[in-house]
Amino acid sequence: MAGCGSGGGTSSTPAAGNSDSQPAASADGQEFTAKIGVVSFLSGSGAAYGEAQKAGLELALGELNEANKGKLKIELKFEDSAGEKDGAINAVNKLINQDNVVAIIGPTLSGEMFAAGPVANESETPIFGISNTSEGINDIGEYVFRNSLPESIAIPTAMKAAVEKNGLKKVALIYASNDDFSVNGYKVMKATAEKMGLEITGEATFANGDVDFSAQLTKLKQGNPDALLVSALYKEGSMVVKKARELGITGTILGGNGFNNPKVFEIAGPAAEGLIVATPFSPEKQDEKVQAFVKAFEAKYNKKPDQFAAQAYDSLYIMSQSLLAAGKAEREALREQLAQLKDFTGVSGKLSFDEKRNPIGDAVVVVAKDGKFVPFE
Ligand code: 1QQ
Repeated sequence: MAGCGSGGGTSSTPAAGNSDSQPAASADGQEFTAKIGVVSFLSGSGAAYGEAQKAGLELALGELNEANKGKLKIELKFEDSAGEKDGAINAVNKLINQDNVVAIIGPTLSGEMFAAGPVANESETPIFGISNTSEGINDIGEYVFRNSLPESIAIPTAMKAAVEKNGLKKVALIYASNDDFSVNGYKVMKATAEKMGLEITGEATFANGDVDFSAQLTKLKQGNPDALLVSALYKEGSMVVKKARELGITGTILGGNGFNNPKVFEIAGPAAEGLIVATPFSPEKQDEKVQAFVKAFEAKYNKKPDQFAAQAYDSLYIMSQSLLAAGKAEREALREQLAQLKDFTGVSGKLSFDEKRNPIGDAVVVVAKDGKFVPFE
């Protein structure tokens, strides 16, 4: 934004320390190299999110380095945060102070971004969320960006479609109370239900890492809801869905962004059938750009991309575009270019950004059918 350049400074930031740590800018017209750090959930209970993000980024990296030959070479440095706040903080510190990256992509979870985003922000290093869907991410500071569609847009879209088509009147909510993303999703679900005049028949919580959800679901079943709204990451979320069906909860089940990964079908099995989710990306979308991406992804990895791969892929295109506009691999110059992003059309749709750099875009509502998500129509 205008005026933010003042005091943004060069190498005087305390965190950056030595001036050598800033990535070198190139002379005019010469190819320059930009080292970008990636912090992702690459091991542990949500490793499939990180795996998808890594795949999307590496596909984009190959394409971009080919297309940008003679102008820009991007290098990616991956760090595994294992979905932990401390892991994310350590990774961000390392990437900024040891690896001297020009920017960071990730971390995967909103909770990790709430913990590690301020570190990057204070070091005046752009940090770009590709799967942080909670409210308040951009409030961390002006170096914090994201292209991930907030749950405040996705969940109401899914709930409206589900209410209209499945005639819901009464809903029950269940969520992970120790995960920022899941808590935020629950709040959006509850506020949307209230706004739509739905009756809330019950609420229950669990913790990430739990494996037994019988007590909570048995209690929620007694309220006889038409739908169960689940805000969770894929592992616990899929086990909740499976258990709910086992216990005879037969109504609609609707989930948030955590369910946008094929692991759901592996864990929940046939119980996933009918699960409704909103996503900014569907590999089924009949769009030239989307289908070219799906084809390239399938050729490289022998499977279809999910929304985590798609948003990761898009983020590197945004980085590339902004770095080329900056003409150098320099943190402040890159931040200024990222802040000017008004519209971007990627494989996960058309995004515009509000004054707080929050993405605004459309969600597609999908439903689980025969082991995959298809448009809910
Ligand atoms: C967040 C999310 C998760 C589902 C990412 C894996 O949306 O943490 O914001």
